[in-house]
Amino acid sequence: MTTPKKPTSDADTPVPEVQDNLEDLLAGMRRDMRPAGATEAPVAGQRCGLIAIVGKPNVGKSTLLNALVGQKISITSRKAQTTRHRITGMHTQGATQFVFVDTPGFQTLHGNALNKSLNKTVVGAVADVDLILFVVEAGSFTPADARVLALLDKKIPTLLIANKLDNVHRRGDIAPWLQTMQERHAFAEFVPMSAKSAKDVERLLGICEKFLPEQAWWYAADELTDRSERFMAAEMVREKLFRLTGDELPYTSTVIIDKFEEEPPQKKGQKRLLRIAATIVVERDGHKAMVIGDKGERIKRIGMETRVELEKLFDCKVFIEMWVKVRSGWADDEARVRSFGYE
Ligand SMILES: Nc1nc2c(ncn2[C@@H]2O[C@H](COP(=O)(O)OP(=O)(O)OP(=O)(O)O)[C@@H](O)[C@H]2O)c(=O)[nH]1
Ligand SMILES: [Mg+2]
Repeated sequence: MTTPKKPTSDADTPVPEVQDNLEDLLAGMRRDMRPAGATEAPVAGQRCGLIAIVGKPNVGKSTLLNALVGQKISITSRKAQTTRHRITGMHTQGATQFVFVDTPGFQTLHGNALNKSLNKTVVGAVADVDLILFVVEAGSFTPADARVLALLDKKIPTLLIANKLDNVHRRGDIAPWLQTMQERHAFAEFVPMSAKSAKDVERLLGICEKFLPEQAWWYAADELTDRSERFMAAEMVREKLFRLTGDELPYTSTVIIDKFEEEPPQKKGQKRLLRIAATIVVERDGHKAMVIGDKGERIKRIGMETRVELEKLFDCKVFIEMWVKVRSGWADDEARVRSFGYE
């Protein structure tokens, strides 16, 4: 790919005087920054490629993955550090198979064993992909964003995803901000959007498509993720845990699946049954009490919401038992971090 050129300010391509018309500004940038590999000619045969979604914690990477895949496969919450694993989600449309990889938010605050493992996952995921979606909150660029950007291989085409545009009330501020972003990295395109807008997500798919090489699909057209049902079950428990406990529960809690058994339908027309036992691991007795809640109310609700979500996701019946265990210091202990399924 050739290095995209910055828009010039010579007589042929004047810089618009009023920079608050976002669409005009983007059209101008796009004209000058089209990567050499991209083609507009129709091509026969299949396209398929790997697209990594990266950014600092909480910018909306997993929300975006789910929207691009069209199904919730990666858990989301308003807490930072929700995603802990590399999660692949596929979307096949027309002749193209998009293989998206969601990653944990890159950690810059604490250097414990868990965070080192999360960062290793991010670095591994951005090597050797066809396209990178670098996600930031529209209008903002902090040192934590800069640290993620510095990890990216300049040879891999990268889109700037300026997410949560719906939170920006002064749209006029976005155009000058995009121009400052253009100086930070040779982005292949700028995509101001909201992961919660179906129209924006559809438009992003169209932009991603042209960066994918012509090659045979890697997965069946109806496959949505490469993760197992057992993994998804643990993730859903963790999501409900994060969503139903306030900020007082630190991010260092995790979930282990102790039992995952499947029973076929008893009669024709019935659904299969999954029997799941899950343990929530926390760091302190105080946290355990918080997870259990008054008269066990909170843990009951975590179990109930997980069951509803899994029944929908897997189209089956689910029985789930939940336990809480205290393992202090697990997030600092490399061996234990590994034993809990982190890389
Ligand atoms: N308003 C608004 N909120 C969004 C948008 N995208 C995501 N969010 C919210 O931002 C929060 C974080 O979303 P996630 O998708 O979990 O963020 P993430 O980047 O995957 O976070 P980590 O996995 O912790 O790194 C959630 O509360 C989402 O609902 C958006 O386009 N607009
Ligand atoms: Mg996430």
